[in-house]
Amino acid sequence: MRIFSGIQPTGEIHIGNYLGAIKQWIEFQEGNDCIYCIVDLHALTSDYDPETMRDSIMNKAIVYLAAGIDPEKSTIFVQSEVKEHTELCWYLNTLTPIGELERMTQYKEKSKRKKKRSNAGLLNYPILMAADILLYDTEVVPVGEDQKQHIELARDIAKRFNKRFGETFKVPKAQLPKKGARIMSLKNPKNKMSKSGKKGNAVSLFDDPKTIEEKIKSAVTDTDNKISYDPKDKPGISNLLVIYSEFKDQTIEESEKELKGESYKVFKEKLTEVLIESLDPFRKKRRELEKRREVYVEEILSQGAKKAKTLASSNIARVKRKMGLV
Ligand code: AQP
Repeated sequence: MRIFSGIQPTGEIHIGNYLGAIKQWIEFQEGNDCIYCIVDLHALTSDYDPETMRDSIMNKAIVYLAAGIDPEKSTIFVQSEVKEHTELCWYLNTLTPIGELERMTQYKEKSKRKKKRSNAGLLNYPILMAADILLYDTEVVPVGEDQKQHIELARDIAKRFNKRFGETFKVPKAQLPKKGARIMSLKNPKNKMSKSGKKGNAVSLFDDPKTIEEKIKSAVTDTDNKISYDPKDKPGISNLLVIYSEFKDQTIEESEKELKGESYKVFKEKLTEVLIESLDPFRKKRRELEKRREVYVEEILSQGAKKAKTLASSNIARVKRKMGLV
């Protein structure tokens, strides 16, 4: 199967990004044709610093590799290095009603936060995402729950294009993880864990042990000191249980059984231990890769862009023919 997914270069990758997206990416590497993109063009829709952008892109490539993406098995590249993404985005713009974009939850939330600084790129964000996916004849897109609506839109756009111009695009499917599809904020478990959220809302994939300990210690729970999974009435503890179960590779029921009768204090200590142990290899691998940044990582991105470009340009040629441009 052809798999495609991406993450923005800006912001620190957190365990929500890992459990929602990257962990699935690693699993898909066995026996599938995987393309993983650093979506820098999407990042331009938020406030960013041009001075540090290129550095963030390189850092994200290192994150992919440190987290377990194998360049021998998967294609890793930077979105802006393959111009066909923006070209296809334009074609798809002409097929997408504005109302469909205005209904997107992420657009509504982000434009409300930005108020007057909202921009057209933020509105068109899901069309660029559809272009990313459709450009590679993608069958499966592993993402967290927050991106499900955008994949639905990409499906609708693909079907609309095929209906208007004849069979062209594969209609992709979203693949959500069973448990970690929506990891919640440690500070306010009613909101999702997010890169741009309140300080301490997220555990970064590369946090040192002391930082992990502090963040888990101050994670919001409740007052009844009973460890059970009940996202509606006990959102804080339920979120911690999901994280614990995912990193221990066991079911939530198994975690509940294991932790029965324990206090929240003990549970948090155990969770801290599991996180420190699980994230330690990522930190080590990242440190190693930092030293090979200039040659090794640059080369992986350059090879990845070449491969992606070959696929993208042949698909764009087909799209242009179908649309009557050539
Ligand atoms: N809390 C989450 N739980 C599970 N999955 C999540 N993802 C994001 N947050 C969670 C998934 O991670 C991938 C990365 O997407 P992105 O780089 O586009 O980042 P994002 O969605 O913008 O991530 P954030 O942290 O939520 O950033 P801000 O604060 O900028 O909105 C996607 O597959 C996403 O589903």
